[in-house]
Amino acid sequence: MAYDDLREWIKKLDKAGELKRVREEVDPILEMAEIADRAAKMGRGTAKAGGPALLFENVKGYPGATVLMNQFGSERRMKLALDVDSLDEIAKRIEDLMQTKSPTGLLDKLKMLPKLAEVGAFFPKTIAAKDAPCKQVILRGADVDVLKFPVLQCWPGDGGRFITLPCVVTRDAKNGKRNVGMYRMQVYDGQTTGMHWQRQKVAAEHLRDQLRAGAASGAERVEIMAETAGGTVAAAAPGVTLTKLKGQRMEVAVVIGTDPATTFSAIVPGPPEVEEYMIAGFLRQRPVELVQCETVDLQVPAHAEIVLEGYVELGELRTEGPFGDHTGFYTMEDDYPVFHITCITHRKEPVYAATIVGKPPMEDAWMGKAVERIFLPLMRLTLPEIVDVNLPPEGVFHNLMIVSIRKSYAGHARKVMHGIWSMGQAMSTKIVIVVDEDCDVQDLSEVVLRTTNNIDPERDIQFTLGPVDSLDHASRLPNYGSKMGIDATRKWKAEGFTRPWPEMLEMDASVKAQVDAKWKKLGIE
Ligand SMILES: Cc1cc2nc3c(=O)[nH]c(=O)nc-3n(C[C@H](O)[C@H](O)[C@H](O)COP(=O)(O)O)c2cc1C
Ligand SMILES: [Mn+2]
Repeated sequence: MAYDDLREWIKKLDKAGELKRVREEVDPILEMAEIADRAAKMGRGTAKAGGPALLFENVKGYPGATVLMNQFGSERRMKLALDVDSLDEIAKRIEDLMQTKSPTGLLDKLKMLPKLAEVGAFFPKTIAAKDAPCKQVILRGADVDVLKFPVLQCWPGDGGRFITLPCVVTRDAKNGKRNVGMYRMQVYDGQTTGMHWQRQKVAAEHLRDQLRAGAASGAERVEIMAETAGGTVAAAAPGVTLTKLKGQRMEVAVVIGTDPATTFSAIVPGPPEVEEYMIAGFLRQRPVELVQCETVDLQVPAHAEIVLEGYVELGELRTEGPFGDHTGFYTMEDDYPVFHITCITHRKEPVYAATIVGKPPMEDAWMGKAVERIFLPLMRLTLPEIVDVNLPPEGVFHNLMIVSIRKSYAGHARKVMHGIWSMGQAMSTKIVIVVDEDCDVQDLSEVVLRTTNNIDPERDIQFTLGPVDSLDHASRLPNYGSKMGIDATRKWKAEGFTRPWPEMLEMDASVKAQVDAKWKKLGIE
């Protein structure tokens, strides 16, 4: 059954032996990050990889505060968070939903009823403010101070303290749909933070929409978009008159500490048309309960620990970073929008939820694996030939994707690469490796063996140009650069390959059975 809130999730972690309470005094500046890093890397490479979730109960400078870290930091916990025995179960549920056919008779209709009930759980419910625990304490005006929470500094070279597990809520002005995305926030002072939504993310598009709407003509719109591509929405660039936009605001709410499925939904790279609140409802199989914000027209999970309400001003940017990132490198300073906090609401004695990113494997490796599994059926909607996909944590999700395909025609591997480069956030995948269906992409040794054996590099590598991840420090320009696809499938005559292609080694089944029968007697093991 779904968890009501972060507290119920913590209880579950405790009961399952997945939580360590840290009673020793620990500093949120660097020290907590170092402890969480060591916990994340415990048991590395083994079936028990990923240490325990950590509840810091004695936070230096913050008497009475508690901080939860590494809540998603193992395969076991990721499954517990989403209440499944295997992450493929969720993929199966998505597949079942997509295979729903129009009912033809009464029996068919009856069979659909449980499915319809399931769909009913996707839609969020709104509850009254008086019933919303996140409103137990309401702070406005001079009482607004985000530094009353133990915000971490993660790495020594970081530009400051960062809120690392925020669920950022914005609204699409065109259709009213809400988006929830996880974008880190650098704390500048008690009332202002950075808002690190990267250019290709949904909230950045929400803001650009308002900029576009403010342009006087189509030509000015084109110019604003071109001139502002460097910053997320950049302030007035030379020759562009954005002054009339000054003072215009986009409302934003930030939620910290929810039930695990809701927090996880903020990192799911779903289509912009699908609200994360629906995704969370689907994952929890129970509606998310929302409540209206105090000072902005947005709704947030009612059982959240902490809610920050405020706005981003059109045309205002500020330097954000550096930040020790999940690439294992610092992302350098860049201009991003500024979040002004107008109101804070929180539960009594709120639990502050945080994560740290750094050299993989970290907590986000497990979240990424869950995304990989859940997205497979959705990738197959566009590319049905895909058999399996692997995003190894060291490939930091945007650097490397390995896919196996059922190859059916000449050039098929290249078609799949281009398909991936056009699919949502996969647009920024730097390297795509395509192998045949009989290669297990989860087995990296097998992938390296096949890829290096099967390619004639000059012939089988496809280069192209396009948008790249904002965290790519090697691309020729920020956010724009080249990508590479490696066709590691067996080559066909139809592709101009006329030499014979050898079989891979495999012992006869009968000989294997013979040796199996003798193996113990041989005394080798
Ligand atoms: C711990 C963590 C931190 C993240 N930080 C950022 C960030 O600072 N900026 C960003 O654009 N995406 C960040 N992401 C990735 C986004 O959350 C992810 O791309 C998500 O799908 C964006 O939602 P959207 O598609 O609604 O924009 C982070 C993910 C995780 C797990
Ligand atoms: Mn989204």
